Amino acid sequence: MSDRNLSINLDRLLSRLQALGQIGALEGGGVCRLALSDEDKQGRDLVIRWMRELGLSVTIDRIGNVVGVRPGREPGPPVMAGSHIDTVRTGGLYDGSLGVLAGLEVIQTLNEAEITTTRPLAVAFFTNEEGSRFAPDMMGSLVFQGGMSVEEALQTVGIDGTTVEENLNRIGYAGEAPCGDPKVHAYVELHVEQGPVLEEEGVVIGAVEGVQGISWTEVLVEGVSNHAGTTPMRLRHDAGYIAGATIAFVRDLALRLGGDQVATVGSIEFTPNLVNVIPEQARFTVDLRNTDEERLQAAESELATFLDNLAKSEGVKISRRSLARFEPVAFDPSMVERVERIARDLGYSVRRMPSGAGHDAQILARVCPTSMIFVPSVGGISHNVTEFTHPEHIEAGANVLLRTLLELADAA
Ligand code: HGY
Ligand code: MN
Ligand code: MN
Repeated sequence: MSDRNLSINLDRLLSRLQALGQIGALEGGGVCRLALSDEDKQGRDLVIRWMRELGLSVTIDRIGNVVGVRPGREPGPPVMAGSHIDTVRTGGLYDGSLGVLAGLEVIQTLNEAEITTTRPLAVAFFTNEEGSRFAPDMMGSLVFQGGMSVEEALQTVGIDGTTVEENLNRIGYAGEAPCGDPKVHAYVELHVEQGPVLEEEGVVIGAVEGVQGISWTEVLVEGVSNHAGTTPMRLRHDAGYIAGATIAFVRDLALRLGGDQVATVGSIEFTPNLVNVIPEQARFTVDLRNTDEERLQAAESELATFLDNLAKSEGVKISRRSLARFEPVAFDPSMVERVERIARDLGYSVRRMPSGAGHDAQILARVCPTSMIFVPSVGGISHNVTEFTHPEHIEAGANVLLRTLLELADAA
């Protein structure tokens, strides 16, 4: 069959998404497969089973990245589709999983059509893309690309006090393959937009031009615990107040800077966390993002000044630790143009756009021509158990992925 009439099997892709979504399924909907958890292991086992059933040769590297390769007529670096299968604690069916399972669907479609591409094809999932258990995010692809040593990644301590190494060993995914193999000819990631743009504009495909900058900071405030009833306000060194003031500050900062600036305090914990004790300690995270590196740096330094001033005025100690820092990334323009052209050729509406979320693609872009294909998120919702993308949009995205991979794998 000529590859001109090829299209993916939507029902098969949807049933794989549902099957993977059963692993770590939450009461009432949604998924929790935190990186290197037992649920992540079960998800890995299932996807690897599918890879092997499709005839892919599977390697697992030292940080647990998994790559399945389908030989081409000629040897050499593969054209890779990939993403991640770990999720946040209140994840959905599509974030990450769609890119991996659509890649497998492309493989199965080519197998059935008995089409062999010139270049090899690969489907990958990278370890710990989310970063919410072990920072930074995109950890697996960062080690794959060489931006982080495997030793440093293995020693990373998570929010539960255990290390990446302990968990990789526990779930049996401390692989033997060296990180960074195979070298990649080009990388394409299908992903749900996780934002409101495509749906608001009634557009089906996003040709992603790049990913915005990300700055994650952990703030530790050390004050003085004291009696909530007997301590006059003038004598307090209240770590809880610092946390609350900072949450309000970063929100105002983002609104004041405007543009693409966003700011989130997503996790916070008080010690001793009791109704009648002035918090001795507050530990919280600040997530700042912007498409413009200079503005992101301006936001970071305003936050630092704000905290330094508060430490003085409130008589507390404030320490900051960077958990992740990525500059904005622009994808190879010819790769963006390819997604846009293929979407149009297939009759889908398409628009160029940046990504607000971080993705493995922003790391792979350092070592090979890279692009992303977005499909709409209903209500712009993600990192939420109600995350949903319409089947026809999943089909559109997977067909654009199929064509894009075919073109890259057969192009001169
Ligand atoms: O945080 C992010 O943008 C991604 O989901 N890891
Ligand atoms: Mn994702
Ligand atoms: Mn995510």
